[in-house]
Amino acid sequence: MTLSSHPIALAARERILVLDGAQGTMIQRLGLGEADFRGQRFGDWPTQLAGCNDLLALTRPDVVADLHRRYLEAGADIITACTFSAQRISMADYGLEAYVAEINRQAVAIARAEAQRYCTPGRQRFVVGSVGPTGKSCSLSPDVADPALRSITLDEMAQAYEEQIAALLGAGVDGLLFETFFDTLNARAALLAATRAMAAQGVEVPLLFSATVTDRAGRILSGQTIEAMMASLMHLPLLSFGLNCSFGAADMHPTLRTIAARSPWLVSAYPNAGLPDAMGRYAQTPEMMATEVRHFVDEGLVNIVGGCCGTTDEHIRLIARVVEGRRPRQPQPRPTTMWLSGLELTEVEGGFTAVGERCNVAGSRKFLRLIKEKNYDEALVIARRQVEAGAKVVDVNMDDGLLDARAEMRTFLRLLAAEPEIARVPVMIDSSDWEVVREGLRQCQGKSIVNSISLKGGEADFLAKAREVRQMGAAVVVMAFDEEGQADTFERKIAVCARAYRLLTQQVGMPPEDIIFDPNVLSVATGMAEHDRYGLDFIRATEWIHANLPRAHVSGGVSNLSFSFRGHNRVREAMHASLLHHAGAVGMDFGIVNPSTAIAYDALDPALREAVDDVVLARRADAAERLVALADHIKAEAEAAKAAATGAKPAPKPVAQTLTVGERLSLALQNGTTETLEADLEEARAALSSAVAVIEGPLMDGMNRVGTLFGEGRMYLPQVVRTARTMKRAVAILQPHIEAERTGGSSAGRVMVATVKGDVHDIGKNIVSVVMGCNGYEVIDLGVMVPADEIVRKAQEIRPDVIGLSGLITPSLEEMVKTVAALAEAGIDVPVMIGGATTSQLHTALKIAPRYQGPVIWVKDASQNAPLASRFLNPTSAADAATALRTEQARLRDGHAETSAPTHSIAE
Ligand code: THG
Repeated sequence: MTLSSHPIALAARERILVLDGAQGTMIQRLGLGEADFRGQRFGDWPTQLAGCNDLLALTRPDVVADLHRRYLEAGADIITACTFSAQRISMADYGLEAYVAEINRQAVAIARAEAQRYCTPGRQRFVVGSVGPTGKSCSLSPDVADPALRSITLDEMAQAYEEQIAALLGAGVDGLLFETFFDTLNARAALLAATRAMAAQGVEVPLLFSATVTDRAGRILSGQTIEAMMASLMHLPLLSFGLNCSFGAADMHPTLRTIAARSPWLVSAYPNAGLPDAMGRYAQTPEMMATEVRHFVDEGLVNIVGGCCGTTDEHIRLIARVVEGRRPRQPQPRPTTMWLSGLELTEVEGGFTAVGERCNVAGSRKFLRLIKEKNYDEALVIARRQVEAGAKVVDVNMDDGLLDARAEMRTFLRLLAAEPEIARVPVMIDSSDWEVVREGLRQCQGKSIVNSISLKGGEADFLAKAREVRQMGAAVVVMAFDEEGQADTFERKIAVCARAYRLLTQQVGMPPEDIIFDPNVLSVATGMAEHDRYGLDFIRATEWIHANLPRAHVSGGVSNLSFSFRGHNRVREAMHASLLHHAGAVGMDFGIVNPSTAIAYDALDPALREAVDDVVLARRADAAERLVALADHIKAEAEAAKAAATGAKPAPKPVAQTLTVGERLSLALQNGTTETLEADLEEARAALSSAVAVIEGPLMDGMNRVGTLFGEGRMYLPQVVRTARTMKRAVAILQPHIEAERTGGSSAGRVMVATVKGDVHDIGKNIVSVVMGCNGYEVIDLGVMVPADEIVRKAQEIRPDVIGLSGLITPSLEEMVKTVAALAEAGIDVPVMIGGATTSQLHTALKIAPRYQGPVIWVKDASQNAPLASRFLNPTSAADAATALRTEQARLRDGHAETSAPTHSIAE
């Protein structure tokens, strides 16, 4: 039986169904005493039990049965088992946790027996189990002074619900009524529990969901608007969604309209009998309330009506009369636009959605520092500024090897939730560690975006993660990676995205509007010709996805594009504007960007616009070089203008004639020029009396200078690569002399490089290979996603002089630790170089170096590999270099232990 043919669903198609009325206030009116709640069985129970209504199923079943009978008699189609608080979180107030299952079973049995007596061949009566919200909140802090505190977690709550729901299902309920929910995380817990319990028992029953709003603007207590809450539950096949409790019917009316206008589910409404007066008496007579419910029906808003606090069987009788023979509401079609939510609904329908990139420890030095210092107030300011600047989603990334990323994700998202101006918008949970993504999802009551999943770990892993995303009601970014690695050509990008689309829509049941493809924004103008088409291929892939994968979205990490121009923000922003303009025109509708620096394409200076378009669209072979020249020109002009403003004279350019030969060589490297190279090298070789000395002296000085300038953002990657080519040329010129001088081997050394397992990024590694190759090293590249055992095997086979491990994402750090440990295990001790975006000096010292007997050298950027390798391989400097490295790393470890270790006395 499918849910749409369930008897409740069938009955609801025919007519407006009547739900029963209040139990709590009816029980109150009966004036039961402590003795009634205790009965025989709980005669000597240590705590007071009066008020524990659900316990009456065990101690006064006659009272409970009588209530059901009254409502059935009055015309209720659906009666609710008295189990509103029958889970262990609420029962703990009375010490009755051990009775949860029994109470639920008994309550259902009582309701079922009564309902059975009123069933006729023409009319069924249904029993639903009541599942209340508990008195705790997963989204709100119990302590105003500590907004990151929670009295309960999603998992704990889901576990408690699963016990209750398993008992309800076991007792044979016709449906589950989740009622009075004021916090969408609580709702998520309850609905997850229902999904699990139903799967465990192999049954499926209709789920009826009812929220309670706290103000007339239609917000629930945890701050979400009702539409935001609907977005969070949109992945569920609910039978109905609606409102109960709150105020009286009149005050509920506007919010009910909002729901009815958009709900793909049936709509339910069971208000209170008006508002209680000072004595707790409800104001509305059955006639008054029935009149208001008639308005609901007249407007065609409802499919299920009933009563909440203060209602009696008389109220239900009149409501049943009002709805008799009336046409039920027709459900709206399920939205085909993407719905996201924070505290408010974000409906993505055309236009561009800017995702703020700055709350990313890997993408902002400032944010990283603030998180490390636990200065969350300032970190939240970064989030707020982005929203103010127009970010419609906030990306949060805590992937740093030295942070407890899971804890930081949890803390930061909880703190965000307490800032209404920020929490208004949905979050994008950005991590390459799945545990961190999960932790993020557990904190969000809104409908978030998971960033990201991919096929890099194969189909089974992809499908499992996608199902989890779906179960948590989130949307998802799919990166164009597969088992082969990062898709970097147009053909690969579209093939991977098409495959992912098919899997997600056909096997996971993911609506395509919840999928955001990221066809990889990779850095252009790196100085390597293989990267020239990265911008264009991204744009072409965007166009293809937009045209061929209906309703899916396209996004990209825009700032990745311009990494080569670090330090030159004007050029970087212009490149971003160009990509957004061209990709936006063909379907890119999301982008991870810095919203406060976004510049309009049309506002770009024409010369700059042409130069960046040339690069982004790969319009000419020398596009990168021309952009570098223009960037230098812009910078020089800005400096001149600044100097003019301050009255200072710009520093004179060095004139080649006045320089020493060493300085000339160094300058040639810096500028990437080769015209005077041959003559200068000859002169230097004569002066230093050895070719190797030229390399290790002036040329290395030049390389170091380049490294420093690059590090300071005063040189760009294409220039560094040009430098490497000059170096290669210089080495080639010197090569015959080196051969002649050399007594042994022919290469500077053998370097084995690999991107570690789990990581598909290889651009950094490839640059290192080029630069090392230029410096006379023999490079053996094992590729990407290389497991530790393979690295060990290859190292044993080819016996490299140095091993380079590369990785861009945080889990790679852990993999590097594993890899060096495996190398150590195999008795290998050659220097290991560690490089890549998330690696660091400190992490290398703290976590990697201690697991290896040889030197483990952190390398800041590609320009440093060659000089470092030579220092650690050259017999005259190797021992000193290793000692200095060990001393420095020990110092870093000690310093870190001092600043971060909690101090406890021995006695403690
Ligand atoms: N796709 C997806 N997610 C992503 C990316 C992507 N998340 C991370 C990243 N790429 C997008 N976010 C950023 C954030 C910052 C920068 C680049 C991409 C950046 N930061 C400056 C820099 O490194 O030069 C830092 C400046 C500073 O420290 O303030 O460029 O592609 N799905």
